[in-house]
Amino acid sequence: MNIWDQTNECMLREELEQLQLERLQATLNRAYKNVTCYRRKFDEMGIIPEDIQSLGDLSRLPFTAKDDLRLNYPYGMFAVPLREVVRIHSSSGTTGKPTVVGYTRNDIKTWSQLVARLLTAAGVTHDDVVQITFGYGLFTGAFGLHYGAEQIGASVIPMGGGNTEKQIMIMQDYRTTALVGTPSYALTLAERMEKSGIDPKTLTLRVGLFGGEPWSEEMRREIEQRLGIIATDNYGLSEVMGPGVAGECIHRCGMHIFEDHFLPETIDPETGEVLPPGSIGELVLTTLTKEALPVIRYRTRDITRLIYEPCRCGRTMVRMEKPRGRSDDMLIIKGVNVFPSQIEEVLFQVEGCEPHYQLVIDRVNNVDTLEVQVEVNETIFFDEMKKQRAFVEMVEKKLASTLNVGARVKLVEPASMPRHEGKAQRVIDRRKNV
Ligand code: DLL
Repeated sequence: MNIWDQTNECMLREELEQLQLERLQATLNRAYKNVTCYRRKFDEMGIIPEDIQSLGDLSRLPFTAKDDLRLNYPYGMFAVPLREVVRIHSSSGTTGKPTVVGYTRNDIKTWSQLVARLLTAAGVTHDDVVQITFGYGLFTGAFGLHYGAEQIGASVIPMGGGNTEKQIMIMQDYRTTALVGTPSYALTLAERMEKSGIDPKTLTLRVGLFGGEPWSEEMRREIEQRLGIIATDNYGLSEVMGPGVAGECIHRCGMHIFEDHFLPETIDPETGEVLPPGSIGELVLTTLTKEALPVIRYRTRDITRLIYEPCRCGRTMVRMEKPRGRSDDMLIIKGVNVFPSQIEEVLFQVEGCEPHYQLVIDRVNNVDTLEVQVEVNETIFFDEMKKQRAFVEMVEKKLASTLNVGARVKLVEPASMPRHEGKAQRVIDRRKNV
């Protein structure tokens, strides 16, 4: 089986920890010296980089949050002068100011190498034709995957986002073998093909590399079945690098975190306490090699579990489970913590429900309400009220037993929900406007 960087991806843990410590110390020194925000935080806690003598000392360091980047907008967190920065990206910034991230020439090289690792882990080689459906622009997704795919020598089609008809035409004519994008867009493509009478199985497509948003195992099965491909997951975030932080190997049992470049921890999101290995908690990442924008103990807000058991692929790098949602996307409904992914799992198990849904949360007379609007296919009889009611009740019951809180289900006509070209927006929380 192919491993892009055997020496580093299969390193003995002892060696890896030594390398991590050396790189950590160098990162802390650079950050302390060059970034006012870090110097101030360290000084406030009475810590200097030399105090960190082991990986265990990491927990003594302050966290970094998205707000630190926002407060230092646009370039205040950069550890190098702008003339050494060769690329600038930014996160979507749906709330408040976007966060701006920069890369030196070396950072771009590292980034390409790490994405090459995840593409190779998913089985992509120089023989593949890779179609990138992420939007090219400030979002890190397209450029990140693009450079990595070129690095391994694949033929890259830089399609960009949207334009679904054309995506399908190109896929057929250019004989695309690997599809890169969000998992929700993969389903949009599948649906459009089915509508146009194109059997996806007649295409040359064989593998999909999806990421950028949460998706469930049920959604993976649906994509694999409808597109006739193997679907793999990869994870990353702009502040830490973009894609290329972690990726699944063909065993698809968690995403290998490239630990020689990122040091992972899981913490209790409430208290900030570091949790024992193997616990479910918020992922915190420290970059070990980034030059332009080193981040120390960055709170990702993603809830996951780290798996340290060896993987059959031979890589020694720890794996992270599919994030179960974000600690800040976590909905609290009548005091109960609910992750949208739990709802998705239930809906995907119900025959007749389509993978298109939206959650509307409101507060009526001081009581939280959750409405799950879900598209159904033609097999659900809208003209037979009794059958429809029974169906709704069945879904509501399933949801209630999984979520421990009641949800109202509203069925909507086939093809009436918005389709997504980039990341899916599935939650409408009206309580925020109250
Ligand atoms: O989404 C980077 C990326 C692009 C990763 C393409 C993979 C592929 P941001 O826009 O900063 O960066 O969003 C980062 O998206 O904190 C997670 O909440 C979520 N996310 C990213 N990948 C996954 C995934 C890019 N595979 C935020 N599973 C992260 C679940 C994911 N959530």
